[in-house]
Amino acid sequence: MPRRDHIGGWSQGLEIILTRRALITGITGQDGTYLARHLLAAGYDVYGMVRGQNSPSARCGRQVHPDVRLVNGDLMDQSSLISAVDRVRPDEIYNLGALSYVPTSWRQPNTTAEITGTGVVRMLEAVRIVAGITSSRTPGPSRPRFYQASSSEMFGKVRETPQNELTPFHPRSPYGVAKVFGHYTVQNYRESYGMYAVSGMLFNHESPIRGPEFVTRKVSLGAAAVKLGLRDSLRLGNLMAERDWGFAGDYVRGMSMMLAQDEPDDYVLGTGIAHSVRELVELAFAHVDLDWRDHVVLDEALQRPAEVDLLCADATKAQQRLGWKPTVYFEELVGMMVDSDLRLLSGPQCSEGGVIRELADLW
Ligand code: GDR
Repeated sequence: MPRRDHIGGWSQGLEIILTRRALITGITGQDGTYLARHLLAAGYDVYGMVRGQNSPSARCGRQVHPDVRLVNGDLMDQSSLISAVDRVRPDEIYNLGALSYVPTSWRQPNTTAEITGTGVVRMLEAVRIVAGITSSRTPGPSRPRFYQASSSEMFGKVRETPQNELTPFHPRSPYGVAKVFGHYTVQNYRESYGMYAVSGMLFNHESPIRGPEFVTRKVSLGAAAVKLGLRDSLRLGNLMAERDWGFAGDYVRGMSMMLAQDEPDDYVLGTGIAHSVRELVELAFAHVDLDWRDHVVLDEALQRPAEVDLLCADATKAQQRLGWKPTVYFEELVGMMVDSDLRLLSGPQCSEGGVIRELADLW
């Protein structure tokens, strides 16, 4: 999307057309991938932040997005973030980087707090410092716009169903606690400095490129692997948990819509329909003409120390103010993921298939 900038002073009236620039942290993840595609298609110059140009994630970033320019930066390191923001001078910053697998957060609570929580402060500070914003100097209309990936995990042990922007938080994991910290930090920078900073409170969103540790992809890979005779069973934890699962492609569109509003605000995104893990398993195995009860093994070790039993979104505000609506619902999503994994696992011994098989062996 081209931006129109006026060059003030002596050149008043001279208008130059510049391409909008977006900086994405977490570029190598599912959401970073979909968001980069979305913004590139909209004409943006897209920069993805990676930790070191030679890191595996940098190589992965290059493979996934040939048109994304990579820039060094580490959410644990303030100076590197200031340098990254200074180099790119983005119009929009999407902070998607996080330690995002909930069970890991119990094993690494400090790292989770540092990356998923304090990382938000560091990114906001980098933007504030580079843009020259102080409490007595609020930014002008060309202020950079900041998106924070908040999460439905903040609602945790829910006080009401469905959950909306006003539902109180009760996080149940170190991950959820860190996300609440990040969420309130964004609100505080908005109120303290007049920054254009928003939080998207996104419910679970999945796709064929979802990491294999998350339950939807674990199940789609598992159903495909059993169908193809690559394995006999799939180990799972709590089948009773319910989630509001949508399609990641729809949710990144919502992120960009949030930054296109005149005033910054927070929004819930979700489909408004919850399904259990058991329904997910049933549907995925039925999609390949199998009965899940013949293949799913319950494993106590996969239960979480504190579970989030039910999440279901009330996305009325996003629908009314942004005009956002999901286009893909649960049944179509599960079918899409299982079909994709059937193709992946029955394809030639491509390196990705090899990696997936190795991961599958860890289950
Ligand atoms: P979640 O996603 O924790 O909701 O966070 P995940 O897919 O990991 O778990 C969903 C539910 O499934 C139950 N479950 C299992 N989960 C996994 N991963 N593996 C299993 O074997 C298994 N068996 C049952 C879990 O107990 C849970 O109730 C995701 C992440 O993407 C977060 O980063 C994001 O913020 C939220 O979604 C919105």
